[in-house]
Amino acid sequence: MTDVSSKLKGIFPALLTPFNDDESINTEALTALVKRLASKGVQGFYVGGSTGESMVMSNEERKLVFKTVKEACPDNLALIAHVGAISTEMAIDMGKYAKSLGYTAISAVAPFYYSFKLEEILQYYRDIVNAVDMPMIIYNFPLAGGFSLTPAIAKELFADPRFVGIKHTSNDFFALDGFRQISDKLALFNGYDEVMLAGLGMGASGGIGSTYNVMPEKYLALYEAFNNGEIKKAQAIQKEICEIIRVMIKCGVMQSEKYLVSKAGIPMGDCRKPFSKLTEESKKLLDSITSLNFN
Ligand code: MN9
Repeated sequence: MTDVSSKLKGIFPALLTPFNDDESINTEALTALVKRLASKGVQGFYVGGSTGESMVMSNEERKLVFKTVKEACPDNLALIAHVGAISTEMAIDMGKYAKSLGYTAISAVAPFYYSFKLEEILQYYRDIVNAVDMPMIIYNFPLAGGFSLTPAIAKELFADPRFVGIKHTSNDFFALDGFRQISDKLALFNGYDEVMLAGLGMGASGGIGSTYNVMPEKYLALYEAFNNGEIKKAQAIQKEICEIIRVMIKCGVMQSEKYLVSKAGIPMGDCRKPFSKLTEESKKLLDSITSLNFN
């Protein structure tokens, strides 16, 4: 395990990608979003993941996002570039680019669509790490890739010290405990924001989440309360978060996030098709949430 693990903990927003009306990337708004969240005290960013709509973007666009975020982000924050793709070659290409920009680590979802065999998936991760030679955070998202990382498989990969962590977007908390058994130093990020407290309780050392774009203060406060042993306080914050996420899920999570961030004065635009637009009814529901801070 390299020293980099110590930088890879805490609250990492999974950055949204703002689009202009013509669906091109709004780099100005992206810069403003990074600066706003950095000023709130987050420890780093997860760039170009599911929340960033990377799977409906070209590789060139994904690189533009990496570059824009790197330029906007204060140097003391950690940056994780999500380079996952169905093709190993494409993931390597994006990884090399992130490395050239000075990113802290890379991350990748398992290759999907073709139901790859376990050996093929392990080889994909090893090929990326060998070619890019950077710390790797495995993006464990069984619902998206059909592949579930288990502690036994993780142990095999983590024999190589360049594998430094996991973004665990799954409600299997026993697995999280199993990952923690591998090493105290692993950067284990909780992936579903609505169960952040459960993830921390089972060994996560931080969280990567989409709703952090909207309410970073709540996650910073939850994380601090947990680390101070103030469990009742952490529970109360988690409950407040869940109330809000329930509304977002009803309306469309990323669409809701973009709408709510726009209320803070950063124009986020719509999500790319085939994501639908928010209905007027959904906007009203989102407008009725009173516990958000748009300053
Ligand atoms: O990055 C996000 N996961 C996905 C993590 O987008 C798949 C989460 O933040 C969820 O959007 C959130 C709402 O379910 O927990």
